[in-house]
Amino acid sequence: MPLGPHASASRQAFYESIAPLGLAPLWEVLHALVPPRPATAAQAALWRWQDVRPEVMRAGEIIGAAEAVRRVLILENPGLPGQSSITGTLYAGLQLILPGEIAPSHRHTQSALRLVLEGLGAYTAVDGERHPMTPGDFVITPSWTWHDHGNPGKEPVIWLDGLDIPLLRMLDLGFAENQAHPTDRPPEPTRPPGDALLRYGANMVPVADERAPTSAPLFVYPYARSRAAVFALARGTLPHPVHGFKMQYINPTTGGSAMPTMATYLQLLPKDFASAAYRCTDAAVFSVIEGRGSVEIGDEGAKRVLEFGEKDHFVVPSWQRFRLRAAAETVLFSFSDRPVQKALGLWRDALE
Ligand code: GTQ
Repeated sequence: MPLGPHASASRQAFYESIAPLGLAPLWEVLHALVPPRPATAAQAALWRWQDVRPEVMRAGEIIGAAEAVRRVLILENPGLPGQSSITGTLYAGLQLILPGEIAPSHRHTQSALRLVLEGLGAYTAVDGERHPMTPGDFVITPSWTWHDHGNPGKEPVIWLDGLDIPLLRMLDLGFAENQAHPTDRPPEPTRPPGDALLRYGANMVPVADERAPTSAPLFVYPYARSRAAVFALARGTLPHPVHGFKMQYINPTTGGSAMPTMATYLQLLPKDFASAAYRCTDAAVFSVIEGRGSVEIGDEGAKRVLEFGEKDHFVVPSWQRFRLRAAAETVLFSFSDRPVQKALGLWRDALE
């Protein structure tokens, strides 16, 4: 075991003698186990669209969607190599589906979100309904719902996947099932397109339906609607000094986050907006839908400035001070594990 702060030769010999008994000295690791503030291994990082898009397209040349099951390039945090994680608890990736392809049906305990980045003509089917995907649309696949993706259109379609994979791995409760008889044909839809949005997207819920589902029964949040909402919020009001004009996508049956493990947000920053410095315990992944600007992340002495443009992705690690600046009118999508932290009474933030 590596030398800790209290190690000496005789103590080291003691540690080695107790190791076979499954025993270890707390006092050598206590400072790391209960740190004075979050000591995340995750780093601030940026993935530029101009760098990653060609690689995503190359992935489309080397493997088919059916063989890959999900043809995705993972956005892996440079501080968490080999862990398929963008933060300690979250996974992110860029998924490509080419015209004519299907990504077969499966379900898993991990919740997933999609944010469509590019291309028209693909769908995600959730719970028997095919949701057409338009750039900017936010689509969810709640835990344990069957889902497949297809592209009957003419263009490659790329979207951001966000999942709670590392969180569920930590809890040791990853379960998955593949479609019992995978075929070249995706399962037939059992509900018409637009059904969930019509049922649950009108500020109404069926009276006879007693469920308050833990994930939104609404599976798609079309960009045209969400964009109009943040622009309406901005009309005639001053931006919040930290958030600009920021709204959360909610589960209309509970008023809480769209999924229990991940909160998702859409944020408008007016041109030349510069946010106040802020930190919070939930690390966040950002996807730049429109505009450009920069984010300064980290404390004095360890600051990094990342310049972002459309379809770039960046991550702000837990409890790192950050400021957003918009060089043009900017719309950001973001997600984090905040609902988990809040449910446990652990979430903190600070203006500093
Ligand atoms: O679309 O179901 O990026 O299961 C990673 C795991 C996407 C998906 C990912 C998944 C999916």
